[in-house]
Amino acid sequence: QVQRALLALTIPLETLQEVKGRMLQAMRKGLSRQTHAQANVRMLPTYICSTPDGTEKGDILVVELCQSHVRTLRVTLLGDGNQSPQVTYKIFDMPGDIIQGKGEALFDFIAQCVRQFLAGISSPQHRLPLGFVFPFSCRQTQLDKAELISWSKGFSCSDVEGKDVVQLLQLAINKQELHHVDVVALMNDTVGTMMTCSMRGEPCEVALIVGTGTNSCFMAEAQQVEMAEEISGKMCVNTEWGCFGDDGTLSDILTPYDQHVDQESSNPGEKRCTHPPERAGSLEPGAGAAGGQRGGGWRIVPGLHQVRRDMGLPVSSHPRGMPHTQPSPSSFCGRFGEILQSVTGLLAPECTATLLPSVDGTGQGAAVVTAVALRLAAQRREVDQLLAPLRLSRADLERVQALMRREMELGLGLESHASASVRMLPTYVRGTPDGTERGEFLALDLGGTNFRVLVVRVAQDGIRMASEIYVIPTAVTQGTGEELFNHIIECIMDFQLKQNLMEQVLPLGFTFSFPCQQLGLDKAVLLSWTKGFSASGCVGQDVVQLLREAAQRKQHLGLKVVAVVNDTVGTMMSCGYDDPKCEIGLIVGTGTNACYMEEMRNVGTVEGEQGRMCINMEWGAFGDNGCLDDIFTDFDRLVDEKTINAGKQRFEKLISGMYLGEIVRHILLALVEKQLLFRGKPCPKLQTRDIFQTKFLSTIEIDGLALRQVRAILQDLELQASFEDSLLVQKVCQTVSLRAAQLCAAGLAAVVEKMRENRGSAQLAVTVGVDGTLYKMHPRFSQHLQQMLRDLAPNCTVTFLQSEDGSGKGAALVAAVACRRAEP
Ligand code: 0WK
Ligand code: BGC
Repeated sequence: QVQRALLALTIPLETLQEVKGRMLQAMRKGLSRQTHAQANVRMLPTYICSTPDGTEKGDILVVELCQSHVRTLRVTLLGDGNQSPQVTYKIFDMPGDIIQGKGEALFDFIAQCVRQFLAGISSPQHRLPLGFVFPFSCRQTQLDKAELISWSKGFSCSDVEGKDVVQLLQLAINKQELHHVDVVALMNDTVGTMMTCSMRGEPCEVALIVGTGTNSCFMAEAQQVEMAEEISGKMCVNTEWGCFGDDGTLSDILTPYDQHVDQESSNPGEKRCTHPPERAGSLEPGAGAAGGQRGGGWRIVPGLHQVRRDMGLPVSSHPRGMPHTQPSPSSFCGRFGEILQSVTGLLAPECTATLLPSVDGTGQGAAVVTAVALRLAAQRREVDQLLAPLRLSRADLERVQALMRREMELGLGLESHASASVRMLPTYVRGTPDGTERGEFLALDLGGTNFRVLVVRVAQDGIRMASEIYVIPTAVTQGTGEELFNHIIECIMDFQLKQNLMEQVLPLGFTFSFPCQQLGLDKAVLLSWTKGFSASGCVGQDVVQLLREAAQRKQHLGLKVVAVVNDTVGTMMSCGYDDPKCEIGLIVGTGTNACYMEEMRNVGTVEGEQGRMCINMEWGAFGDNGCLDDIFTDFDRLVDEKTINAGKQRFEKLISGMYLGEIVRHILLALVEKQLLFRGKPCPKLQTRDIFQTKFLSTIEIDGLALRQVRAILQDLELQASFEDSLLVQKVCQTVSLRAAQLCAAGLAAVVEKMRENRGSAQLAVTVGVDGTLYKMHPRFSQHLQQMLRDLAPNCTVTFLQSEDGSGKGAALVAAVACRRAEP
């Protein structure tokens, strides 16, 4: 008979497997933004995104609200890896009826315990941060803001559910004139347990409590916790699994005995998963749910003491008399723990759960959570201070827009052109393609990441191209002009050979992406090198002539240069072939620049009033006259000083791919120096110029990129990064790239607003042909740019058209126009 009566309580392994599956499903439901509201297992974000790193230091006050008492602790952390925290504590029994009384009375009682505790210990009057262990389900929106969802375990105080418990406690504490005590963190008891066990070496990432109630928490990948805005790193999730089964999911295993207990409980039908009080204990399965992390443990919870007290048995640190549960941590969790350990092993064979008893309740853990919160808050303040100069306000950007406009006017003015920082160079391109272009052309594309030679066939049915990328070694880009142009000719000859074009003399369009004074469509004098180029004997020379001379030196007679254009112009033409509204070209790559169709009447440096001409702005040099010095930060100055054109291309050095990685590297070095990153450990590799490439920014800022991938990038740089370090590096990258995108938007807003005014129209619709690795590859650059442009130029509808074939095609189209015009 006994066997039969107990049979219902025996759950076969396959049913437990099923329950595990149902729990996983319930957990996913709780994590998902769509289904969170209906979920029983609520999976509540705790806003605890990091585990202790051992540097936590200071006096922390902790208050634990337990079943029948309040425990107050002062924990002094010594920053010694939390090896020897000094703990003083006091237990205050709670008056029996207070847990069913007014909420205010409960919090006043807690605050009085704090006052008595502080009065009993010599505590200096300096600010005392307090961590509050509140073992009930709360909707937390930050570490110090938590709304009670529902009471359980016999608690039912009025006027608390739906209220911010941190505020209720702070108010009660203020009433006790304890104005130096700040409640800075609230956490569930599972979290406190997890942190307490984390103090013993390896961070522990899962915690379980089986006491008066039962619950668990674990460190989840932040991007899984859809209810929290955090997208990267980890966040501790309080499962509140006590409600598992409240939707009937466990109806097939609940026995009549369970139904009885439930009916007699203070919340029938709820918390079906919670164990009755006589089985008290906390357990931490080891390599828990997610990814085999280490950790696990038991905690002798007051509940058991309660049971013994209720049973009139003596209460001692080691309760005796329970026939078979001699409660030393290992033995108490003997039977229960053994079952838990073995069954968990059976149900999750791919995980290794190590049970780690929590020997000091949640107190120390709560102190560490509070200390971690303080450390992160202090760090955040210091980091924000360091990054503040890189954060541009709306007013800053409007001022940059206005300055750009002023410099554009100066650049267009005949008198002021020579001294303008934005040189507004006429290109002699008077119109965008009209689709009648025809023919076969060679094209060169020099000045970006890659040097390309192309053959472009423009026909009725469209454009076909073949191209080859050639490397130009730094020794050549920084050698003599002869070597550079010889190298270009060798590449052309190699290409013509491969494309079987040696017998043909094709018109050539030359995209030369450096500031040139254009004297005609096929005549351009180099004004200065940029982007790390410095080949001698070129500045002040006609680059088409230099190319022709190199062809002669190489006896390459088949060269017929008919047009030289800037890559911005080539990009505008290339996109203009598909979209006639494309009247702006933008490059955000190694360098940055823009061109646009200006009214001839405004181009003071070229004769003629009719029609339009494309102006190569060379906006990279914006600010070279000092007009941007107030937004230049020390990091920008450090980067500029190390370039071969220091003091030049100031705007470019705030925006383009050649420099963003360097800006980030200098910021990281400053953070290391301030002990805010990599624990202040020197990072020799990070001292190396250009070691932190701009492409890293594009990778690190990918949405939802797991932080371990950020860590992998940093590992390749021999930087051992913690989660916080990875988060911080990500934040620095985001700050630098956002500034670049917004500055670019301010420049472009000046351009489109000028075009709108030129045309005397209230609204302007225009397309920007855009190219460049940074714009194309960075996950957020284009979005940030377009957002800020909409804000700064609301009367302009700007469409961005990414150039698929690069500006070589554009150069060929300019060549086609040139040839058509040259025809008799
Ligand atoms: C591709 C264009 C080329 C331009 C380059 C800029 O074909 O003319 O110079 O984009 O981008 P980057 O290669 O510098 O990232
Ligand atoms: C050059 C421009 C070029 C831009 C984008 C700048 O450094 O001065 O001519 O358009 O880079 O490649």
